[in-house]
Amino acid sequence: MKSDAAADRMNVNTVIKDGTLQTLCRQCNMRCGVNVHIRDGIISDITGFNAHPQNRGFVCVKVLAAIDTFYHKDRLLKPLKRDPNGSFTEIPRNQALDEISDRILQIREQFGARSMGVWKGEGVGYFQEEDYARRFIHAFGSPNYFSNDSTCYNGRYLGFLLVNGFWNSNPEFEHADLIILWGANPPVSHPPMMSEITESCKRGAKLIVIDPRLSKVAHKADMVARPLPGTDGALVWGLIRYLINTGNYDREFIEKYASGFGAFARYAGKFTPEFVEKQTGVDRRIVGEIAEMIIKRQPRVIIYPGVGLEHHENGVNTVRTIACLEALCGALEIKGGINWPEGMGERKLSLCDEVPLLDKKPIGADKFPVLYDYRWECHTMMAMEYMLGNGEYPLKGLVLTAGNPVLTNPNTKKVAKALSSLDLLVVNDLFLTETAKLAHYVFPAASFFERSELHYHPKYNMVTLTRKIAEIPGADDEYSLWRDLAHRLGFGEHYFPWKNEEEVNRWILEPTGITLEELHNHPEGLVYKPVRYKKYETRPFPTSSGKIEFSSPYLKKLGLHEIPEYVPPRYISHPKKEYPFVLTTGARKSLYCHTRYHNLPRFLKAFPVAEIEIHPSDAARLGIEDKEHLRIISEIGSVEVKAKVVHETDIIPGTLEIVHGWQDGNVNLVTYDDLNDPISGFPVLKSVPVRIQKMQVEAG
Ligand SMILES: Nc1nc2c(c(=O)[nH]1)N[C@H]1C(S)=C(S)[C@@H](COP(=O)(O)OP(=O)(O)OC[C@H]3O[C@@H](n4cnc5c(=O)[nH]c(N)nc54)[C@H](O)[C@@H]3O)O[C@H]1N2
Ligand SMILES: Nc1nc2c(c(=O)[nH]1)N[C@H]1C(S)=C(S)[C@@H](COP(=O)(O)OP(=O)(O)OC[C@H]3O[C@@H](n4cnc5c(=O)[nH]c(N)nc54)[C@H](O)[C@@H]3O)O[C@H]1N2
Ligand code: SF4
Ligand SMILES: [Mo]
Repeated sequence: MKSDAAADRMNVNTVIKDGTLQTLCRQCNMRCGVNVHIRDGIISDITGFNAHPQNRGFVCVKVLAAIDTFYHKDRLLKPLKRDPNGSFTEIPRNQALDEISDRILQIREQFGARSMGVWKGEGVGYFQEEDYARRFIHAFGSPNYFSNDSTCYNGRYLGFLLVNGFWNSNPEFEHADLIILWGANPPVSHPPMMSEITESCKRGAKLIVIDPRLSKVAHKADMVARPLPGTDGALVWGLIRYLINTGNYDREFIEKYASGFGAFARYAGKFTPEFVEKQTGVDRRIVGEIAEMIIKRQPRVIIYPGVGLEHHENGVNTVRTIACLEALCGALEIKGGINWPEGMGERKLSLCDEVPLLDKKPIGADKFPVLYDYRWECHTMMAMEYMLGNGEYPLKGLVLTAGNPVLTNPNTKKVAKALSSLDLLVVNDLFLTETAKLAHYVFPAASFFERSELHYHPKYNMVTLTRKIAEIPGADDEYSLWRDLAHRLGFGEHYFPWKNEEEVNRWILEPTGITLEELHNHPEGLVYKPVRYKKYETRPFPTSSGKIEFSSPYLKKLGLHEIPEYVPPRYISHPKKEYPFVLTTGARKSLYCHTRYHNLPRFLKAFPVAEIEIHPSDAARLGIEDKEHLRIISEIGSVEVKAKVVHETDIIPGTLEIVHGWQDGNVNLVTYDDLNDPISGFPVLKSVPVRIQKMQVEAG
């Protein structure tokens, strides 16, 4: 795909002047293999790299954004310091680093090390760039590592981890007989994954989609169920009851490898077809048909949970029930099921085991202990309270890279107030974002074209090296930032001794026997171990009991539900007349990635403003026209957006949807930060009770 970005503004040094280099696209976590074409020292085009198994030559429209972003006229190229009057001036990098280090040391002296934190956003994904940030803050003596994963992925990961000890987010769709996409929309969010699913369907696999919106993928499905937002747990339990009552589950597997099944099966009895239909709004016949499809096609059943399930107060338990259903099908660690990925024995950058710092009271660990216990993550919404002086100790300083929480964390007004109250906020980004505007110092970040890092593809037990394609003087890679701060703070020699990324990569790889040179010569990746199935036959499941846990003694000890009980969402159990609609948020759009790419003219032309999807019957009842401006009001705040009256099968009546990431039309002005899943601490982003105001007159 060719880009039309202006390439002449910057002093770009591409590593070759003409030719093609292979690397991974890092615009999202699919990490597709790509060819980067360079002409006369300019990155001119990106195409799919056929030999990479992840995408087999496919690329999505977002690769265009990679080039447009790289050469963008607003890209930061110099460090900035905010003046007392709020404007920014350029500052030499070393001076900025010296001043920041002084401020950090002052904070440590006055309040203790734990009053400093770091924050990693989705702009660098996870793995190596995340581990630098984690390493930095633990080496400094604070446990306070925050990330976008307080609202992403961890809810699902914990759901599976608590049942069977692992989750592989890239299951073997190609060998499955039944695929259930549950609260996920891969044609938009993970296009290469969708092409795999489509091929599997061509081979004969069946596809079921469970989503309150008729998303793009639902058009391809053999069956669709549209539950009320946040009621999915009841639907899973309904399927579980059906399988247990008809005796259609892998009894031998469960008897041998699971614990807690008796109490679990008794609890399932509650989910009669009448109860499930009443809770979810899904016709009981559809529930029965889905159950029959599962029975006919087990064990090769893959249930893929998306972010649609996480953003609820009951999210982790919904995912736990899905993990239990997979186990009942006997779908664990088999070809065409979900498989436990194996590591390659590399060195770890993260210091969580070496310097756990539990005694320092990580932020959020008292309220959401599971998140810290299993993920070593602090909770971003609790972080705001600590910044505002409402915590056990103050959070005074933050170094934030690759995130834009002013737009992406719930309750925007609180986020902005909290970040503004810090003694020190440092932001590392490609652009002067809404979050960066609140910072005392802003660093110009390097994009993924300017970094080299190791990647693991758990589905294939494979490792790949991304290679540096170019350098832009002024923009430094993530490692350099953490290294240079660490050296100024006195722990660089011990914890960040490597000169550059290449030395880090060698250190990580050393015990594996795989060399950087080999990886360089194999841009399609190297398989470090053949994929194996049924590993549980020779070693226990990686849970505390070594078995699949239908009931969790660990959660019981914490005073949480031992069985993944279903608790209805609040808008159903405690409805409020003033908020008659339920708002889901964040259903991905092909062109944007959260807050990213809204500054790219060609994308903006195609999709210029934030919209609210509304059912035609609701629109007609309230006299709302397509494209009309509306104000959406929740208990937290309000947001103005344009109406998009969708087709009657596209969304269920009474439900609305707005995607997040827009500066004008920022839906996180209305989302809750303090209604949380008790296990993950995730906020309620997908069942927010709201009312609609036609800009002048209230409608309801
Ligand atoms: N209401 C609502 N809110 C949500 C969600 C939702 O569904 N609904 N979804 C949540 C989810 S799942 C997620 S993951 C979060 C995402 O939340 P964030 O991580 O805050 O979102 P991004 O827009 O991905 O932020 C990426 C930032 O990194 C910068 N960036 C891009 N590339 C690089 C790089 O190479 N280096 C550096 N240093 N910076 C870079 C970009 O310019 C951008 O400012 O949003 C969450 N927020
Ligand atoms: N183009 C693009 N791609 C992306 C991203 C992006 O911002 N843009 N973000 C990336 C990131 S960080 C993430 S986490 C992934 C997310 O990837 P996915 O998990 O596939 O997320 P979505 O594409 O938003 O699909 C979620 C679906 O859940 C539905 N849903 C909402 N509430 C409920 C509910 O209560 N129950 C059920 N059953 N369904 C519900 C929504 O209608 C939506 O269709 O996408 C990644 N890929
Ligand atoms: S799906 Fe698109 S954005 Fe994501 S890695 Fe692949 S090409 Fe890049
Ligand atoms: Mo995410």
